[in-house]
Amino acid sequence: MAQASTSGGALDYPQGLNGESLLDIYAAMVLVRTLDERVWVLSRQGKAAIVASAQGHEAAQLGSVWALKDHTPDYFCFTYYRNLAVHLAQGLSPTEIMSGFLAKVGEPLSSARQFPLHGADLSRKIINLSNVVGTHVPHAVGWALAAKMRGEPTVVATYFGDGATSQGDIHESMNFAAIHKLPVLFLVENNHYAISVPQSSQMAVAHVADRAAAYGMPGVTVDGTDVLAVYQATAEAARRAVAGEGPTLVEYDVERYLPHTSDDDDSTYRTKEQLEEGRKRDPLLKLQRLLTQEGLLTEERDAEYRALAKREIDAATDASEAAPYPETDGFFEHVYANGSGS
Ligand SMILES: Cc1ncc(C[n+]2csc(CCOP(=O)(O)OP(=O)(O)O)c2C)c(N)n1
Ligand SMILES: [Mg+2]
Repeated sequence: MAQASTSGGALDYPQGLNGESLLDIYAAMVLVRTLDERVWVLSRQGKAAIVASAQGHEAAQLGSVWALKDHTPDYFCFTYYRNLAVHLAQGLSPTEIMSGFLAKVGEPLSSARQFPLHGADLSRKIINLSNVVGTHVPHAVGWALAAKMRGEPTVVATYFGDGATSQGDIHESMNFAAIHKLPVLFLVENNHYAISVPQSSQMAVAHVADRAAAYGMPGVTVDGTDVLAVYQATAEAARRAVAGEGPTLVEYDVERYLPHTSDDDDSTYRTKEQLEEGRKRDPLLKLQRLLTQEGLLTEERDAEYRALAKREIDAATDASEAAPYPETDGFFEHVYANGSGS
């Protein structure tokens, strides 16, 4: 794949990426980690009913959004409950995200209904986020079909986990998208668990991407904790979609550092040693090391990013804690059509 070195360091950047954008990704990663840690604390304090953490998934989510921004004329994201970093990168503010978890006024997807952050925000191009595993993927394919029929240059990225690939919806979606050469990116965040069920009990293949051949599309597995590898693979999938070559399955091999959700106890099915091993791949530390080696990140600048993130998340916490709960008279909004009912 084309490489273009654009910094003073030794690194070969994937085409479209440079030192400055890598620093932007780092700043976003620091922010989302800070947000994620805070939301988890709020759940422990009983203020957030349920939280799914993205810790360990950040490079996959941010590297892919940056590639979509750089390599498509227009794109939509059909996301799932673990996509905190995608949502932030798509323009949801920390306060909006936190308001979702606290069920407060100010959450733009579903007016703060629970589960948190369900629904859609067309202005941010985030669609049909749901806790029902896999249901958003046929929707993503339908959106891509409509775009193709209308001649619109839209690319659709749909994110889901390894466990979701056991759902019939996913198989039907991939098959249909490949037959019709639809501009879809199937982006799998493989953290090797579906709640407590390990990958070996979910599938007999080594990689989710091995399945792509059966649908007639390329499938690739990359280190999802390495933002450069993520960016490069996603950019190539985006290029194919834009060129009318059809869908691609990109599998990001990631870590899930926290339990499945705040309601789960992962000590019942994985050991401390396993978790410690996974921590060696921490995407945030990896990117920090890379930027430092490249001479792009100093200790002072790093401290500034972290202080800025803390200030922003403190302000988001204050704002969403102070916000009211929604009025009950809006209960049926977005559920039934408004009007006389006749
Ligand atoms: C259709 C459906 N089946 C089962 C569940 C229960 N459930 C919620 S999350 C989950 C595991 C999904 O795992 P994976 O797709 O790997 O995503 P991860 O949470 O690991 O990122 C399951 C089985 C559900 N919400 N919807
Ligand atoms: Mg999983």
